[in-house]
Amino acid sequence: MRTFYPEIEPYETGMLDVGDGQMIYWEASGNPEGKPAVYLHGGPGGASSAAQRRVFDPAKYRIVLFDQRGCGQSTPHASAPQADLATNTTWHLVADLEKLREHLGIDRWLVCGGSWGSTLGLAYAETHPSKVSELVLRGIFTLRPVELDWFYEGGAAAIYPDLWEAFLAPVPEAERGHLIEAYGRLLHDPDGFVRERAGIAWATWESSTITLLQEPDKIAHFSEPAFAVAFARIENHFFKHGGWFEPNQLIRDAGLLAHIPGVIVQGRYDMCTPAFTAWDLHKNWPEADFHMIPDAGHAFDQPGILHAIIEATDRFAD
Ligand code: STX
Repeated sequence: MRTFYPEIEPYETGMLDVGDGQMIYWEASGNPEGKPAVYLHGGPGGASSAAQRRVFDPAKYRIVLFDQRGCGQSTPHASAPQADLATNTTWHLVADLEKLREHLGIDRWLVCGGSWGSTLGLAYAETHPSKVSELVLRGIFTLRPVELDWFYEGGAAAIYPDLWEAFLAPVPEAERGHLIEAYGRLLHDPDGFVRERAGIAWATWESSTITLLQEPDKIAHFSEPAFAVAFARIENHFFKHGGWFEPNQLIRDAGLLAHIPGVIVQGRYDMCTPAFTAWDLHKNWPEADFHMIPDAGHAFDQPGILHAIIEATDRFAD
C-alpha cells in the first residue's frame, strides 16, 4: 500500500492579488524544477494543509497549494462579520487558477483534488483543457440538486439520524423545509453567537460524516469557530446558487476531458458525495481510470483512497 510521502515545508510562499480586493495565499514545495502539480482543497471554504503536499513525490513534483478566495490564509476572510461573497463563485475560482498558473510561469500542470476540489478541477479542466496535463480526482462532487439534497436536506439522515439532529438544532422548526436557505440566513445573522453556532453545527455535520469511522481530532479541528463560519458561509453560498452551473454541466461536458489522462477515486461508503456521481462521471469519461475503493468513506487520508491517489501521481510523475 502506498501512503503519504514525508512531511515537507514550502520553499516559497506568496499572496497573489487576483482582483476584487482578494489576496490568495499560495505555496510551492518539493522540487522547483519538477513537474508542476496543483492540489485543489475542498469545501468550498476549506483550506490547504500540509498533508496535501504529501500525495506527491517531492523529488519529482513542483507542488503548488493555495487557499481559495475567502478561506485559509487568503484575505479578506469569509468569517469576518460583514464579509461579502459576491465575487466568490466557481468561475472566479477558475479564473484565479489561471492567474496563479501564469504568475508561477507554468504552461500545464497536473490537477489533483477531492470533493469540492474535484468539482473545481472538472470546471477548470473543462474550461481550460489545454492547461491540464493530467487529472486526479477523488470523491466526485458536481453540485447537482440531487447531491445537495442528499447531504444537506435530509437524505444522509437515513444513515446518521443522531448527527442529523445536531445539524437541525440551530434551525427554527418552521424553517426546516429548506435547510440550505435557513442556514444561509443564520450564517449572516446580526448576532455573532447565532452565526457561530450555525457555522459550528454545519462544519460538525460535515466533519463527522466524511470518514468511515468518526475522528474526534478532525471534528475538533473543523469546528474551530473562524474556520467553521467561513467554511459554512462559503459552502452555503455556493450551494444556494448551485455552483453557478447549468443542469448537470460538469458531467454533461466530460467529453472535453477525453484526451486528458485521468484517474477517478471514489470511496464506496462515501456519505458526503455518494458514489453515484463518480459513476455518472465514469460513464461520460470512460477513458479515465476508475477506482471504487471498497472500504473507504469520503476523506482523502484513508488508506485505500490514499493508495489510489499516490499510485496515480507516481505513475504520472515520469
Ligand atoms: N463538501 C465536501 C468537501 O469538499 C460538499 C469537504 N467536506 N469536508 C471538507 O471538504 C473539509 C475536509 C475541508 C472539512
